[in-house]
Amino acid sequence: MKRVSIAAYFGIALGLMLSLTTAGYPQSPLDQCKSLDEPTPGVAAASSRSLQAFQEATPEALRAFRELNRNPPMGRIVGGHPVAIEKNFWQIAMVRASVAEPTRSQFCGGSIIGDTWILTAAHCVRNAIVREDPRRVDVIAGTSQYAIGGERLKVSAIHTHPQYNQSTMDHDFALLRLQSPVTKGKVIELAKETTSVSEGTTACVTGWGATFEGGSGAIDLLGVELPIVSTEVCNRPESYGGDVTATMMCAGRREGGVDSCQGDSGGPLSTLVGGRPTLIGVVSWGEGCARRLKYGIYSRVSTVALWIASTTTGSR
Ligand code: 4AZ
Repeated sequence: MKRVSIAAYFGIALGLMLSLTTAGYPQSPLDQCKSLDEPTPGVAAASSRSLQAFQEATPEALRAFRELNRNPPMGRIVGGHPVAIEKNFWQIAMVRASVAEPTRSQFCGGSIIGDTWILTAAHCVRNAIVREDPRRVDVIAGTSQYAIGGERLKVSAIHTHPQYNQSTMDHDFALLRLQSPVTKGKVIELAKETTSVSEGTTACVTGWGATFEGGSGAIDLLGVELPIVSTEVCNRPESYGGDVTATMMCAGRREGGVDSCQGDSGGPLSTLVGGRPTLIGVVSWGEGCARRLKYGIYSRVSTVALWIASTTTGSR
């Protein structure tokens, strides 16, 4: 009797540790979402041989385990950490054209999808800042601190998705045509019409947006890994109760704590498709930031593959 219960106890404890390890921290984070923070030797050692360390349950491993699963420090939430621009070379910042160098006033993100094309959110251009006037917005590329360095590009045309609906947020997409090609950046591959991303897939969202709900923006480019959540789960009464449409997708954790936030809008949600970084979502909306059950909502790129192709072809 006693031996059985000890064995069961051990099994439960081991199972719990293993599930916490996989649920709490991905074993192999997306390259673009890797933290630039210096990991402590204990953490680095534990993450490279976590299973072995936990089975052996040395004091060092247990300490590292606690550190891996600690609450994210304030100031760099919403659950995020600094990421390298070199690993996110498609990321751009949208800044107010009315604010001249050396000052840059960032209000949205975006992704380089062609040497003269940026994909962002419709709500980033149909607003009081831009009013869909290309002269009112500039694009910053090639820098992890949007305020410094990189290059500042002018916009020649704005194409808001013709079916964008400001009240439902359906089709929250816009394309920016640049006056000159991006030289400090690279194109990210787009999800195809046929690309499907299954529930639980790890994706990466990046931006200079607020680091907590109601907070101010970040100086350094931040990123965070999020699991994709099915529309069925996201539309449950306790989440969005049916407001998530076919042109949207959800990502985040049930318990909250990790999310995109104000100022990240228009920016990339990416994952690996066939081993290549692929743009699957555009930061769109959500109820607050990082709240429990209130997943972040992203415009679903695969649904507008044809609109993007037809709008951008014939002009790179
Ligand atoms: C915003 O206000 C916003 N949590 C962007 C993303 C999310 C919420 C709000 C998603 O631009």
